[in-house]
Amino acid sequence: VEAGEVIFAKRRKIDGVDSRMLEDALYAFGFGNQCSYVQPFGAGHINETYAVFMPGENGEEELSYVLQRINIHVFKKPREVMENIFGVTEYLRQSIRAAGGDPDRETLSYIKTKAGENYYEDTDGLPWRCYNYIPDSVCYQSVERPEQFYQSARSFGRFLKQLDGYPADTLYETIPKFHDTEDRLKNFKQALRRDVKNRARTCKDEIQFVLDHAADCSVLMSQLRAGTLPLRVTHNDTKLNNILFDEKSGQGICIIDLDTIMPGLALNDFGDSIRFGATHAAEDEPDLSKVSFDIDLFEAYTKGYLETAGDVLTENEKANLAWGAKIITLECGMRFLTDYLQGDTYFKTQYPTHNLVRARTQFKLVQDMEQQFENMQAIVKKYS
Ligand code: ADP
Ligand code: GN1
Ligand code: MG
Repeated sequence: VEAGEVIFAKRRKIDGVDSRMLEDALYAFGFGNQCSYVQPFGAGHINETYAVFMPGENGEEELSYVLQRINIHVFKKPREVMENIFGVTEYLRQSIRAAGGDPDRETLSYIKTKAGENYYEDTDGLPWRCYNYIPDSVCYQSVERPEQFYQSARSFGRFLKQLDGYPADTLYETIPKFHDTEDRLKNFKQALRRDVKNRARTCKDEIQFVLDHAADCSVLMSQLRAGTLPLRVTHNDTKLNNILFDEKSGQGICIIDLDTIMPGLALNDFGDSIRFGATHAAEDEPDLSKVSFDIDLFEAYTKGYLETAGDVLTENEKANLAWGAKIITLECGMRFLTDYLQGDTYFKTQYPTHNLVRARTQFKLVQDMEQQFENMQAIVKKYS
């Protein structure tokens, strides 16, 4: 099904297992009877996301809920994912309320099933969850104006600060070793040795790129072990399309995709936003001449992030922000390449070399960052 296509509508014959499960899920959350139709939604690489339309007041259908089927290949313990999410969103609601904000707009409100559960398990055993759609919000796939990126930095910085007091030991590790870059390198090497799809011969340069950068994988991990970088409650997936903006004011309003909130490094959150947003090319742009790192966007983000999170971060965290950007970009490229070697079992792909194309854009960005590293560090210093 194409994004935007109506795949379930009342009074239409419904076929296919998915739409039946989807309909069951709608009933489980209590709006099966009234629902007008459902469409595939968004551009995430992991979960199945649907927009749920309900009859509105003026007779037009309104996008009212977001329904998602959690990817159990990625999240093996959905119960733990949902416990984390309910705990964190409840905590955020309180801090937002205390600060005079609107919790219904500034954090996601997950809905329990009619049976009072955090999620619904369909008859295939697959987990579905649901949250209220935030009206008048927009989600971007790439930065249109530097101001937007600056706003997203302020939101992610605020998010780190808001969760500063959250009891980290109550969080489940939803994906073990998620940003353990050394472990990611190990997995890459194993995938390369096994080469199950016989694809290694098609990506020799990319493989060499990873091997040449092996030492970088330890730069932050060794500081974490030494205790010079602290573990914090972090989001771990801070792409631009994991934040909603206010349609009218253009301000960042709400952070979404809370599946990977876990103890982690703030540098990875900072870095992952840079990786995805400080460029004008899509993550899967096949023409590498169009892919470059934009230092002005890096500056816009750094300014916003340090304005809101600067007083939480330690001096050593600030000193490593540029490393955070470079290493998470390397790690992400390595993950795409690993998935390519393993036969595309993790990220959603649209064509056989999709993961390879993605890996290439990441490595191009790493190269650009290496060339601009001193400038990046000077910018961090300027706003520290
Ligand atoms: P995934 O883990 O698959 O990335 P997300 O929770 O990020 O799952 O949802 C996937 C995508 O769906 C998001 O990147 C975004 O494009 C879109 N999306 C999800 N919720 C909303 C929302 N409330 N408003 C607009 N877009 C949304
Ligand atoms: C995935 O779920 P999504 O599309 O927001 C991935 C991230 C990667 C990203 C690359 C749980 O993010 O770690 O950085 O793709 N999420 C998971 O675009 O693995
Ligand atoms: Mg997402």
